[in-house]
Amino acid sequence: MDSVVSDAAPGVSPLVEDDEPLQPWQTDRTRAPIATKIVVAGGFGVGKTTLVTTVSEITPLETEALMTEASEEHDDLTATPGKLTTTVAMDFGRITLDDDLVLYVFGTPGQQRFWFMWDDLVRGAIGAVVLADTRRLKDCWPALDYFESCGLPYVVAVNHFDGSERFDPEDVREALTVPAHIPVMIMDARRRISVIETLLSLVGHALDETPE
Ligand SMILES: Nc1nc2c(ncn2[C@@H]2O[C@H](COP(=O)(O)OP(=O)(O)O)[C@@H](O)[C@H]2O)c(=O)[nH]1
Ligand SMILES: [Mg+2]
Repeated sequence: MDSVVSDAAPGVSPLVEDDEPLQPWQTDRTRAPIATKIVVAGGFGVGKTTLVTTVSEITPLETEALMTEASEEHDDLTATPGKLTTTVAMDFGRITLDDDLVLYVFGTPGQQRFWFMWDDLVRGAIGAVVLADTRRLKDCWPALDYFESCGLPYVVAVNHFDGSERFDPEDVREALTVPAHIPVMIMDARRRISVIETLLSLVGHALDETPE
């Protein structure tokens, strides 16, 4: 008889998705991972959903909705005319680094009307990635202000969109007045290696900032 339970290897949760590669900590109890939470923030259309989708080992929980004319007043589409969907609540994904460091990545909802969720979202997070689009740098100010004011360590990751002018990280740092000790890097949210570099940089920065 076909049963979900009997198909699973001994000791492996039948809840694990078939196509998901098993991580060492999922089969070996002695490899208890350190689980941490990371928040990804930034303006509308800056690549938050892309980032989570690029690195997640689990099917990201996304809540994209088709944008309708009703959202026109709320979401500025002038810079992203091809964008037809928007993240209604948030993105959620998981990535295992170094075998025993598990990051749970939460994308913030971009729209102003979801600001009330941020205090809940950042609770327990070790840090945040603030995504910046050089064509619309001011869109990430609210996120920068928020993390500065709540003291959550963050790094700034700059996405160069096709056709946009290239900038050095230091130019972006200056334009955003990001303090010298905070990492600012160029990232492509569509490339896994690039996103992992950013996440590692955030983990390192968060460790530096956190008092022992
Ligand atoms: N060139 C380039 N395009 C990107 C990058 N990140 C995202 N995009 C594109 O930008 C669009 C909006 O990204 P999305 O992740 O939905 O933005 P969100 O609103 O922040 O979740 C998508 O069409 C992506 O393919 C990037 O790093 N470089
Ligand atoms: Mg999104």
